Order: sequence, then structure tokens, then C-alpha cells
Amino acid sequence: GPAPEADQPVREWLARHGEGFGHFIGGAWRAPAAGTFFDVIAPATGETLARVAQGDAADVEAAVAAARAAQPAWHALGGPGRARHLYALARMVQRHSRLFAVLEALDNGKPIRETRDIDVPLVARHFLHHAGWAQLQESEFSEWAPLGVIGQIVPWNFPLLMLAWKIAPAIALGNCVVLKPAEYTPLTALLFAELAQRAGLPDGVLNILTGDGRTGAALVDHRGVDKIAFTGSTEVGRQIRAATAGSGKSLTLELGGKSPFIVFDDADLDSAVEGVVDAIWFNQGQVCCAGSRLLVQEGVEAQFIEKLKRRMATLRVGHSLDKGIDMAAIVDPVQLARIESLVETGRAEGCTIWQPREVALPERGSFYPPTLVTDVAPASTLAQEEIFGPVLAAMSFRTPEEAVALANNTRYGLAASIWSETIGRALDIAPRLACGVVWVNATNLFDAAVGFGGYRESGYGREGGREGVYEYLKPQAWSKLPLRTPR
Ligand code: TXE
Repeated sequence: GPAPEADQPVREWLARHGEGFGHFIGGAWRAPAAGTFFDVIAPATGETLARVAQGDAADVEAAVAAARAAQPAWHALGGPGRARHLYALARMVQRHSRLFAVLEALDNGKPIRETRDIDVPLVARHFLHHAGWAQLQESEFSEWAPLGVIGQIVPWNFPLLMLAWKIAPAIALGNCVVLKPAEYTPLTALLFAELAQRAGLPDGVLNILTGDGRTGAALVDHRGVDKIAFTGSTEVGRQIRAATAGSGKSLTLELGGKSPFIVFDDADLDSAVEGVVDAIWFNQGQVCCAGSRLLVQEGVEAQFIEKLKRRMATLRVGHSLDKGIDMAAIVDPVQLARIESLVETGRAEGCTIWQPREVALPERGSFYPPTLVTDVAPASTLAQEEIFGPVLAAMSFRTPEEAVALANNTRYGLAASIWSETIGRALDIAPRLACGVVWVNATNLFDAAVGFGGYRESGYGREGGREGVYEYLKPQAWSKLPLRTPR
């Protein structure tokens, strides 16, 4: 097979921070107030990559103060001035794309092919897109003002991309940020902050605070934060909503999902099979909008499942830096155990679990094979619970009405994918699906110009597009003339 991607430059960067990473606050590394660190592990090998600071309330205080101090000047720079910085950040990501791709693959455990071809290019694209909005701020949003200091909490499944989704709109529109990466995957955020500062981003505009859920909770509770933007589990989203209730803080939540992947009998079945691969085995299924429920029309069910099984048998599972693999590691042994336990629950509830014999797993590290589950009752655990792993639950339907009912039979409402060669049918079904994003004969497509987000227990708020811009502004009507009451 192809040679593994070289990781020497990443190793050198990690070695430069061998004593442990501090928080990145006000443009400088800062040791954690309590002096506490934790280890960051590479899930594909189990090796320790780095020591990272565990943030507490004192660190949150310092980070929020730095953001607050920087914000007036950052706003005063004006849209075109800030756009120049966003273009510089996009170029910085492009220039260091290999470094980011390798570091992300090591830290998260995902395949280098994905970080190189998907995560990193989308990150650059997000900054380019939002540079455009910054340039338009004075003309398009004249009666809107930035919110101020934004607390952002991101998950581990797309660490750098979720950073971009969060910080690009926030800073483009004149806010300053304190971002907390997930404890499993803090490294690309730290690299980004270091390189952003070298690219001229003013001190304090972007502050990175590392730590676990306690650090996140301290950021949520800080009174100097004007808004919390969170992506993660529905459970933590609920806690954050409760914690911010009545505080005056704005809130957006991008939470879990159990998205349907609907295959009609007139679909191009071979394309739909490739769609399933992207829907549920991309990033080992650790994707909030993963097509984790396969709904197939009865007439083609047997044929489709047969084709799918044949394709599954050709998937290759291996180490993150191996360029020839389709799937790599699950982010952490805790997540792996969660997937295993859910699948066992499914088995106990009467589901049939199928995993291709041909797919070998590496001996060390956290791996789980591509898995197809059939005989799934619509109300059962595997039809309802987000597994967040490479596990596809298959069900069948007879009529389009049944497909819609089955698709909407979930607490979530993030995304859906429809496969049919009859465009009228697809366009008839799409608006009846209770979710924020619908793909037709496609899946897992992300564009900075299109608002992404969900309904129901998948949260609220949008990232990307014009809708995403409004999430970081507040309406502020003003007048230069004194207002008079007409006589
Ligand atoms: O998520 P958490 P976990 C789902 C998925 C997964 C499950 C558990 O089903 O199996 O959640 O993953 C921070 N206040 N998703 O436990 O805990 C935390 O430090 C403030 C779906 O890793 O939600 C991290 O930075 N912050 C999802 C971030 O929240 C808190 C992506 C997400 O971690 C906090 C991830 C608190 N009380 C998991 N507790 C998606 N929709 O993409 C934790 N955090």
C-alpha cells in the first residue's frame, strides 16, 4: 500500500511544547492557575501525544478578560479591516495544511485522507467565506452590533472544522472569542492559535482554554460572556440551556441526531450504496448528521442490503496515517465501550448484527468494524438512540407516506438524505421531513454559504450562510436625528 503520511513536523511541534501546553490567552501561552495538566492520547495507537492544561474558573476569568479588553479595538477596525485578517487566517491554514491534517489525524484517530481532503480545505473555505461577510458588515448589517465576548465549546469529532465554524463568523462580525476544545482533541486548536498569532491576529481576539466539562461549565457560568455557542451531546446542551436560563446570554446549540437515509425503489442503487458509505462510515460514524437510519423501500430492500454487504466487505480499517484506509480509530476507549454496549443492547432486543468477516481490525488502539443492523423495530434502542459510531440501523417502508412517518419518528431533527431518480418525488418528500438539512441523492455535504443546524432535540441556531451571521449580531436600531413625536 501507499507509504504512511510523514509525521515529523508534527512531532517537532509537539516536542517544542514537551513541558505541557498552557492555555492560549491574550496572544501568549499561560500556565494553568492551578498547575494541573492532563494527557492527550492518540486513539489509533494509545500513545501519549502531549500534556495539556486543565482550565478552571481562574483561567476562564483571565481568558474572558483578554477577550473583553481586545473587543472594542477589534470592532473599531471595521468589516474590511477584519476581512483582511480572515483572509490571512485562510492562507495560514492552506500554507500549513499538511501540519494540520497530520496533527488532526493523530489526535482524533480519523483517516489522514479525510483530514487532508475534507476537514482542512473546509476550514480554509469557512474563513474565506466569512471574510466576505465581514466586508459587507457596514452595508448589510448597519443596524446590527456585535454581541461582545463569545464562549464557544466544541466537540472532538471535527475539532478544527468546528473551531472554524465557531470562530470565523464570530470574529468576522467584531466579536472576540474564548474557545474550549474537547478534552480528547485539543491539539489543532492550540496549533491554530499559535499560527494565527504569527499571522498577525491581534492578541485577545482568539483565546483557547483547554480542559474538560468542568472547564466548559465554568465558561458557561462566567458573567462576562455574552453568548455561548455549543456543539456536542444533547445531554450537555440541556445542562447549558438550564445554566444560562435567565442570564441574558444568547445561546446556540448544535446537538445530536439520528438522521434518516431514505432509499426509494427507483433510486440508483449503486450510487445510494456509495452514499451509505459516506453517510455512516465517514469519520467512523462520529458525525452529528450521520445517516444512521437506513430506510429502504420494500421492493428493493433485499437487493440493496445484498449490494451494501458486498461493499462493506471491501472497506479497510487501519491507522490514521495510512493513506490506503477507509476507516480509522474511534476517538477514545470510553466512546468505543459506549458503541459496543449499545450494539449489545440491540442484540438483546432481537436485532440481527452483521459485520463483514473480511474486514480486519488493527490489534492495538480503539477500533470498531463497519456494522449493519437489521430486524430493527422502529421504537427499539438502535432505531432511536444516537450511537455515534459506524453502526447502521436498517428498516423498510412501503409507501412514501410510511417513509415520511418513519423518518420523522425520532426526538432529533438534524439532517436527512433522500435517494430517488424521480425528482418530483424527492422534492415532495423533502419539505415534509422534520429536520434542518435535506440532501437529495447526496449526503454529508457542507458548504460555508448554507446554514447548517437542526430542530427539536438536535438544538437550534445555524452555522454558515446569512442565518449564521445573525447568530453573532444583535439588532440595534439607532438614529442620528432626535426622535420627535409628530403633533
Ligand atoms: O460529548 P460532550 P461527549 C454525542 C455522541 C457522543 C456523546 C458523548 O452521541 O457519543 O455525545 O460525547 C464539553 N458544560 N456527541 O461526552 O460531553 C466537553 O468538554 C459545558 C454528539 O464527548 O457533549 C466538550 O468540549 N461544557 C456531538 C463538549 O462539551 C461541557 C459531538 C462536547 O462534549 C460540559 C460530540 C458542561 N457541563 C458528542 N460537559 C455532535 N452533535 O456532533 C462537557 N462539556
